[in-house]
Amino acid sequence: MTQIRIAIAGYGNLGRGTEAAIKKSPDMRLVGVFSRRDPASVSLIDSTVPVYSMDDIEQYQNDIDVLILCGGSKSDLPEQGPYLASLFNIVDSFDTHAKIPEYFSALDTPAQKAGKLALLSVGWDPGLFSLNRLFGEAILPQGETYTFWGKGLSQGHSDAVRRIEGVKSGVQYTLPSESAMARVRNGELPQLETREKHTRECFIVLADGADADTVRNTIVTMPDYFADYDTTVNFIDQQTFEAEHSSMPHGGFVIRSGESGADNTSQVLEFSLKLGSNPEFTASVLVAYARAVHKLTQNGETGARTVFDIAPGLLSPKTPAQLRKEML
Ligand code: API
Repeated sequence: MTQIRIAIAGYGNLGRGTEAAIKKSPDMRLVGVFSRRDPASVSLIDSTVPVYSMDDIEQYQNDIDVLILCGGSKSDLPEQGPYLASLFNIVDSFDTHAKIPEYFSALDTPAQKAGKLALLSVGWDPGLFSLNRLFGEAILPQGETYTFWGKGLSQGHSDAVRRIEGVKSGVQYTLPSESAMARVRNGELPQLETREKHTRECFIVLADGADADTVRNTIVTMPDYFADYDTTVNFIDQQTFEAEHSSMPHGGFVIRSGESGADNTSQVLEFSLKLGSNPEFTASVLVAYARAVHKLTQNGETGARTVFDIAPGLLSPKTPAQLRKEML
């Protein structure tokens, strides 16, 4: 079997999770990791895999089938994505929901020009949750869809707070409103504002000399991430941070509450995730979709795609015949 040659761009929590997920996929091989840090300072799970400088990535075009982008959505991906889409077939987890249409176009043009495929916004939300929102709405056109996250650590929001000047370490937890969830499960079909479904809680270690009020204000007013929510910001010391905030659990629910038939029979579709590690799970989704990208590029497909465009059978290492026999 020829293994799919995968590389990783960016080696934080998501990059590390991706390395681990590739190891569990016998049809793939990790050919290298690209980092903006000094390659000598990046330590992988498997020390035999080479680490290269991101500056040299152009030289490796013939060695990589699919490049998995593991940078953050706030500043890394908008900058790296369009450039890397002009050189490689890529998969990323861009998760600023409001900016996805714009980012799609930013990848589509260079990817089409270069004859490459770019799959964006893969993970669990956006990603698996998006698919379940689509299923619910398409199958039960009369009804409401609700998404609840947490309690858990959002990588996107944590990355966004860490980029604020004066923040040394930081995490963000998303908390669902238990009463809102109970009303939805009860079939009440409530109209809920963003603020009524979740609250957000940050734990921040300030850098020396940073001003707490300035940092708090920058967080709670940040558009796309915090402005539409009630956010609590707690300041703690580095030791407490390391002791209490180093695991990264997450999860959530997509619920479609709808009606069918002449008598409007109630039907509830619910998809849920309970994740011990948010980045490791997101990485596992990225890796399965990298397999799909590889298959599609073999058929000559180019341009930008989202999870809505990818047939589920392509995620599996099994052949269509095997899938029909074993899994239908
Ligand atoms: C939240 C969710 C998390 C989605 C998962 C992923 C992440 O507010 O907790 O950033 O961890 N939007 N996109």
